[in-house]
Amino acid sequence: MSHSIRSTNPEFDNLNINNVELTTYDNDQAGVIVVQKGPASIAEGSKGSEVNVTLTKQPDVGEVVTVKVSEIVTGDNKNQLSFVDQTLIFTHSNWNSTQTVLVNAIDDSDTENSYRATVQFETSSSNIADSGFSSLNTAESEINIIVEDNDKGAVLVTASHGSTIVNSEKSDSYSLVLSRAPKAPVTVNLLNDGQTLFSCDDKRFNAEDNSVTFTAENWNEAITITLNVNPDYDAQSTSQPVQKPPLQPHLLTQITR
Ligand SMILES: [Ca+2]
Ligand SMILES: [Ca+2]
Ligand SMILES: [Ca+2]
Repeated sequence: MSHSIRSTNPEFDNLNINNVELTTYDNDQAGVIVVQKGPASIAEGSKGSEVNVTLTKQPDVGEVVTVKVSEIVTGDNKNQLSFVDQTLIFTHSNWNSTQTVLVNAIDDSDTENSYRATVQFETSSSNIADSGFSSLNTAESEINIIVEDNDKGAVLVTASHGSTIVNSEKSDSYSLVLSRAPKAPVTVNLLNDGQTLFSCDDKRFNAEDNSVTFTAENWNEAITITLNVNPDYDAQSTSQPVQKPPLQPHLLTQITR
């Protein structure tokens, strides 16, 4: 879906407006509707991610449609996900009530990179002979969830609603959480180029120096940081923003071309 704008106000006239992508489901055709409530990325041992499932059309009277949820694992890879409510049952009477699957990241002990896992929803019907639900293409309902390792230390950054956009009328937010329990308090410095302001009511946020400190007791509780436009930002300033590099090894082998 696209948009256009005309206005006598030259600031708005002919502005570019983002397109919106819509998915339309045909209620005459058997199908499964999968909606990720989120979060889109989960750490091993964290609280998990919710996925809502309904059907596109009503099964026949007496027909039982089963949706089996599983992770697609290829080659020598191991399962990275586990599911609560892995098998969903839909009937003539409950077909349009949302059922929720909780997806968890298995807490293994391997040190791993961030991994993009794929979840599939296989449908079958008790009316095998004449039900469209028995012959669905599972590729059409697959979803991806990013699994973050908790066997190495990391700060997981998640933008609310998938992006971070602020203007003078609108703030936005993102969250921070650690991937594993730290042995000592961990302080994360929030840096920007002066065009935005950080704010947060959480006691772990220090407004004096824009830092967040996690401890062994609260490392897995995400903290939400709000961003607003800095009304005092001077775009004409000749001074350069100061960026403090994080404390981590900086290796020449990490340079890519
Ligand atoms: Ca893992
Ligand atoms: Ca682990
Ligand atoms: Ca691991």
